[in-house]
Amino acid sequence: MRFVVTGGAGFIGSNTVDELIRRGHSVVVLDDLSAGKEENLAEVRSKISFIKGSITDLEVVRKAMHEADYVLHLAARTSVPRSVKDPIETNRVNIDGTLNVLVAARDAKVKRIVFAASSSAYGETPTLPKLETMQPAPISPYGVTKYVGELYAQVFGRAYGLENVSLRYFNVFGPRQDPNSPYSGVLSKFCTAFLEGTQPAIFGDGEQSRDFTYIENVVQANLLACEAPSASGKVFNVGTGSRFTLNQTLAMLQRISGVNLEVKYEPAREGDIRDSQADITQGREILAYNPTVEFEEGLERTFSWYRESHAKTLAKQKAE
Ligand code: UD2
Repeated sequence: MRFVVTGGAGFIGSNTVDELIRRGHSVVVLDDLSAGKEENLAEVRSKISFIKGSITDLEVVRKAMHEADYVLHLAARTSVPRSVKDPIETNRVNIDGTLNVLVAARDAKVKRIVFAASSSAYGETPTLPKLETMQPAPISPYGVTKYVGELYAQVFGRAYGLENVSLRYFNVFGPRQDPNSPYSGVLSKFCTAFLEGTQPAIFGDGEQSRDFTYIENVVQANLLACEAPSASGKVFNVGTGSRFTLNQTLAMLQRISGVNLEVKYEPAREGDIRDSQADITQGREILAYNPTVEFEEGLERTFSWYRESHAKTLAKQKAE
């Protein structure tokens, strides 16, 4: 089968591409390298087609979609605080870009599109865990754009018969998540702080909680969502069903790294959600999604990966 992966050079995208190649599929990656990196595709580079381009450019999206069977639409401008700072840019990429991907997928008559939605759609709905039947109530521009993407995908199902599945990812973490931007996922920043001996910053009191989901579980959900019967038109939570506070994750990292770091507490972020935890019953039933890597094991694997890549960087610097 031929898969198009938008954002395929990014963290979630490149891990998904690796698995598609392992399974013998043909893969086209469309990525503008604004957040993704070609080095994330190093191991599969000779086996894929790579198109450098943005989802905001309809013509390039159409080109990528040529003869595609499935589309995994993962390209996005991520980050809640970035969207608070620049809602127009987040809207341009996440909504206008998604509309281009849907139009091109419809015209290329693909079998199905899987859209990377987000747990941020739930916003401050007080009930935990979050169920897909709850009324979305996003509290950041980013959350709005991800929710609109779901609505558009569903409307393309109704209006044009385009099969679609939206996956609400819950705080994905793991190897290749870039720690170097102010908008990076918190665990990538924490792991790096422990390796570099810098002070991790907690925004708020650290008692906010997240259903941190290891990348391998998300890759599994992505592939199941492409082919699961009776999934089209639906939205699924992709999490683990548990949650941990930031203070707990820091305590775990102290144990895993054997390093004790003092933490700085800073003001809470604008648009930040307090607690997040997925109910994954619907995904288990319809997609046969079954997260196999629990949080602590995922954190251990992730920390080892950052430790190795940190050691490689140091060795390279020494050699230069
Ligand atoms: C949101 C979505 C997530 C995904 C992501 C993409 C929710 C619940 N989750 O993640 O599913 O779509 O956006 O960007 O909406 N923090 C610190 N110190 C740091 C960095 C972050 O304390 O150095 C805090 C931050 O204030 C937040 C938590 O850590 O309370 C998680 O932040 P994040 O940026 O990793 O992810 P989040 O929850 O905004």
